[in-house]
Amino acid sequence: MRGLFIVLEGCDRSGKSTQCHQLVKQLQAKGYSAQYRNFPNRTTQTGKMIDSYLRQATELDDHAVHLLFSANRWEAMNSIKDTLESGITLVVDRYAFSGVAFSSAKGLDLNWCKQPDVGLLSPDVVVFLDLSIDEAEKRGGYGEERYERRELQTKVRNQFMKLKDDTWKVVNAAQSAEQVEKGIWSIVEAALSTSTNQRKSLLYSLWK
Ligand code: NYM
Ligand code: MG
Repeated sequence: MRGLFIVLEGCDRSGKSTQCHQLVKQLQAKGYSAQYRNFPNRTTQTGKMIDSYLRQATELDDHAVHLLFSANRWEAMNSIKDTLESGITLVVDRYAFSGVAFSSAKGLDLNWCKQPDVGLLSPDVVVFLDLSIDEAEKRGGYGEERYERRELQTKVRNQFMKLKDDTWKVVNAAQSAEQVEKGIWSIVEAALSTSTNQRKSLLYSLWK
């Protein structure tokens, strides 16, 4: 049986990366093969351009960088598909939802932003770690990267809400790390069990 395609989304400082790593560990402890992936993947050619842009070392047109983020996902699709088909569950730290939320928060048209990601592999479940901007700021403030500003993060959160569909599960990320972990696990457990026989076939159908 193929692995489950799990995506964690949320604003900066919502605890996604920590929770993704915890989830991989927990899956492995229960006997599932699981791996972590993240977007942007800063190690590829497109990823290096994105990284330089995020570190504010280079400037790029908003549309151009949006397309780079999308290309950074497309170039990973074969590997993601093969990995899932080999039975490995993937826990993916950000996906196209971040792509659209961030670019549209900067002022690009939301529908335009979705187009380059239309037809990516559809995740089985999207867990949105929801944290108010006040709570996010309390966590030691934002970092040095582009986008890590209160005004933009507020807009990003609003844009995320517009993308929420029936594959999304929201977890209150203001809880303790252990509580968040439990909340995520109950969602993942349900997805793992209901899909034993009827796990839908992998489809390149995002936003189609
Ligand atoms: N980001 C991430 C985008 O603007 N578009 C995308 O498609 C993706 C995947 O990159 N502030 C933004 C969100 C983050 C930044 O991500 C870097 P991370 O997870 O902090 O490395
Ligand atoms: Mg970050």
